[in-house]
Amino acid sequence: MAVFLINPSDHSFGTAVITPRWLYVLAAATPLSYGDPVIVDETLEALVPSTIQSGDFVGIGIHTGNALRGYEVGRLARERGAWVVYGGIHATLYPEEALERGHAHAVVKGDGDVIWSKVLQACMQGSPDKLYEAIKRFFANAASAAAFERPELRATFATVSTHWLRHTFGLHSIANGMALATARNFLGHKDVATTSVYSTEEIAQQYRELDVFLMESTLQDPSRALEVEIAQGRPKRSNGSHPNLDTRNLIGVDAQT
Ligand code: B12
Repeated sequence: MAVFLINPSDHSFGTAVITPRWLYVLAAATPLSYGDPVIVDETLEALVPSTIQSGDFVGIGIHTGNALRGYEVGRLARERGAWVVYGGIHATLYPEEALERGHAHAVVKGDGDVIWSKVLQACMQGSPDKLYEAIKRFFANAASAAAFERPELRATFATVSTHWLRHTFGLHSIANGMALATARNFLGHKDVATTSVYSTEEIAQQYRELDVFLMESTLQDPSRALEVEIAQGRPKRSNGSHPNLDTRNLIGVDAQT
């Protein structure tokens, strides 16, 4: 029962051209109980199919350029009775293709190292899932670690989703000057009005940060209250007290929109 990690290539040059790093990352993530993985980089030397035995585990990493050879390797391995698992950018983008054309038992989307031992174990038990979403698992793990650190935000972290990456992209790209129309194209929105939510939210966030900053400045140094009011552009009350610091009233933009 051996673990094979295979970088497929139609051409074997006999010298390392671009040996990919995932081979070694996954090798390091392979539990010791499975022994040292057999690394096959077909840009160096073609796979010898007869080295694969029934019950072995064959991990194949594909990008678009070597996917077809990868599927061929998967077919060969499956015919020999091995468990066939795909990963890599192409399998992440098109997992169903690896299942249909690559004869996969399972496909890993995203970072394989965080889930590899579980996939091997499931194959060993004879019941792997078809799809392992490593990115979602990674997010879920990070969220529970964050909730442990910040119990007051537990409810928020419970709603964590990889969809947040889209929001982050939308907020940051627009905040850094990307045109709304360009961001719309990247995000695949039909209407730029949908994309504009991100620009509004970014402004709102900046206001919230400004509020906190101004509040802290006043608390730390009351003599700066006047400075704060000038920055906010609103007058002191007639009794000399300071109004609540709420920039939403000042800047004329509703932070909730
Ligand atoms: C570094 C890099 C290069 C380096 C590679 C150096 C090397 N020795 O490997 C160089 C500059 C040479 C390069 C060249 C090319 N690259 Co490049 N490259 C990258 C980059 C930035 C990082 C890849 C990497 O090493 N990541 C670190 C490793 C550890 O992670 P990983 O490969 O993602 O593997 C993880 C998961 O995918 C998964 N996984 C991977 N395989 C497997 C297998 C199994 C069984 C499992 C379970 C999991 C699994 O687990 C791994 C660990 O977590 C990516 C973009 C990116 N940010 O991912 C583009 C990227 C991979 N490259 C890309 C392209 C197009 C190319 C070129 C074709 C460019 C060109 N026109 O020449 C060439 C192809 C080279 C070749 N023959 O393979 C595209 C691929 C797109 C696609 N659909 O296939 C990417 C995604 C960039 C992009 N967004 O367009 N590249």
